[in-house]
Amino acid sequence: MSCLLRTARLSAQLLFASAAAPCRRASRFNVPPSAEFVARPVGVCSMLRLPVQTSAEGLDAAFVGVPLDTGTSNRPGARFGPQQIRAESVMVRSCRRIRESYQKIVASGCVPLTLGGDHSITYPILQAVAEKHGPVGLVHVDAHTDTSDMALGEKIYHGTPFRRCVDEGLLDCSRVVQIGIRGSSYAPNPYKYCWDQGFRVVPAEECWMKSLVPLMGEVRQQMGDGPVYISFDIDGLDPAYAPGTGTPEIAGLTPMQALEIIRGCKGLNIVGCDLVEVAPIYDVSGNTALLGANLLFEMLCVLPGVKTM
Ligand SMILES: [Mn+2]
Repeated sequence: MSCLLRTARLSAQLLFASAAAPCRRASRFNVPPSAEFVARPVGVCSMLRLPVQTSAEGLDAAFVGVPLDTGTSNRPGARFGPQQIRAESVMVRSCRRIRESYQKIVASGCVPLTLGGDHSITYPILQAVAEKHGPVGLVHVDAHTDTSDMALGEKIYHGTPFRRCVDEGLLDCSRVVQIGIRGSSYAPNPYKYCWDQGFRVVPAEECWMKSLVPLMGEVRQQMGDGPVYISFDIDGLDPAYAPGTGTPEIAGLTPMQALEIIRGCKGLNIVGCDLVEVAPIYDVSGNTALLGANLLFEMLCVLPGVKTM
């Protein structure tokens, strides 16, 4: 049972404090933690991020999930409704929280392997990573360059992270490669900005029906000994393999090519990795997340100092 809204009750207040961490000020009501201090997807996935209760005692009202669908006459599946509704009842918006968390992670010498999340998260992550390592080289796999300046008046969304990174000097621009790029663009020459920065752009067409082993030999030369970050947008792969994503583009990379890219990073000074844009609701098979899990494992295997059999 997940619940909310109650009059003052000490035990629930304590439960709240331990489950969801700091709130701006104590309240005598059950309230979600302030999004100013606690990112929305953090902690137990309760309705509206309210404290979970095991008893209705002292509550004025309660959200209650009933995950049962054995009464359906045709398609079952409503048993997953409560879980999904709770998950959708949060909303994320904080670069600062991400940056501060990653500052702590990289300060200890830990290499973060991030499970996104949309691609906008790479910007605050790279703020923290570049603060420690200096401007980084980037192996960026994606259907899109993600170098737009703005959309709908927003400077920070999943189409702008690498423009923001350039703005702040977080990238060593001569050591950036973008692989698998295709699809629609807002500009007549979609690669102009990237080329002007000195990025290497490898469109999907240049990858079709080929091994990417030779390309990765060139990429290793380009990256040299400096710090490298791998940012892998799952939509770089063809939607036949990875349909579970928000902005699919046809004629993308294969899983075999993805392995060639990641395995081709072995020997580089990798200081961080992410795998972003997996949206499970668009893939009933779960294969997109399966692919994502495997690609993250492959990234782990190519980190400096990791020995594989
Ligand atoms: Mn992207």
